[in-house]
Amino acid sequence: MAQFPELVFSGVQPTGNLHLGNYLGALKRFVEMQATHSCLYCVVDLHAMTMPHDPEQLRQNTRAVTAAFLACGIDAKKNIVFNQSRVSEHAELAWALDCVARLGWLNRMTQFKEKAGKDRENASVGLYNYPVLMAADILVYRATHVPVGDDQKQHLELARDIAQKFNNDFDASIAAHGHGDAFFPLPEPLIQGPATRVMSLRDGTKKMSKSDPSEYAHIALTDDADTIVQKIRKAKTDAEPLPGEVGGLAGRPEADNLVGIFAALGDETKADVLSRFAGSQFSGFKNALADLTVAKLGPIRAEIIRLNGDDAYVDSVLAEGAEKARAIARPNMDAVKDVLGLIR
Ligand code: AQP
Repeated sequence: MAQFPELVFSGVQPTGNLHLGNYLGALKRFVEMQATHSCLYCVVDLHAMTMPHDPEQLRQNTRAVTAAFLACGIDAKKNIVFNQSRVSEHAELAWALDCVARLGWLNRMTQFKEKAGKDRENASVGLYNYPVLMAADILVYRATHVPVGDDQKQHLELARDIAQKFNNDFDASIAAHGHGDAFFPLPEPLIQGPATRVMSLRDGTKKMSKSDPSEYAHIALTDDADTIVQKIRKAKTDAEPLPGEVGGLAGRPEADNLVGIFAALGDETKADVLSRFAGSQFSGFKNALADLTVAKLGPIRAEIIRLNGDDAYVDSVLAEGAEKARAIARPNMDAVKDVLGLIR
């Protein structure tokens, strides 16, 4: 298979306040990746339309997610930060990939089943089609690496299947147009570290999520120190002290989650954390976790608040990023058209 230059792409939906799960599973990883890679970080506003939405809220959320990107340390000069709808090649490629993806593949997507719930007939076609647009987001740049939380693993596998089928279906045309033996790379998910699936603070078996109705289920990046301390104090735990080894967390989802959060925030492993807290009661551990969380999120919160007051700057970052993104996406989309036999 052809070698593709390494390029990172990832996106976040502007559907509400970002939380600790988004930070540890995605944003913190985005910041780490920029040290070694060229990266595109996208506020995926078209994805946010797959559920009922308020237009003014979407505009504000798009700016808020961009502010969070920047506040976490993403360098918009070195990387490309933009909102998806500005680069129409995402939607254009999504149609082409719709004609490649198979219905049976989409029918297996668990996120659609969860989000559509019991009233599936009433879900938007966009929600069903979400993973194909996500494949287009990545493939329109021929990105090779995608840092995401564990919940996106199945969508990444689908993106690889779509890329592979496109490469197979059009191999003769791909070669005839001088694109070697593969047009798209098979994008690799990067799902690493001790907090790839941060769980709700109220229920260790449920993913921490923006849409959880309980305020105490998640820590928002904009929560102040008192709120963070309160939420961690109230986090559900069990009655046993902390174990000395990672194996001792088995069957203890809440304990496992809090230890994972501690490890990810402090850039260490769960084993490192347990070596210090073996035998501790949760009260002491929670105090240390609250201190660490406040220390890490406090400066991010302050910068988000500052940027939320400067829409003009945030909008200029998005506009500049979109131009840089389009400069990569357009020639790739033109080449897709050539391969598909579309006259341009
Ligand atoms: N709990 C989580 N733990 C680790 N990573 C997570 N991500 C989301 N939740 C967790 C990762 O954050 C990135 C952006 O997520 P998104 O906003 O695009 O999608 P989402 O999964 O829909 O976010 P939510 O919070 O769960 O929203 P709702 O409530 O609307 O469903 C992705 O890389 C994701 O893996």
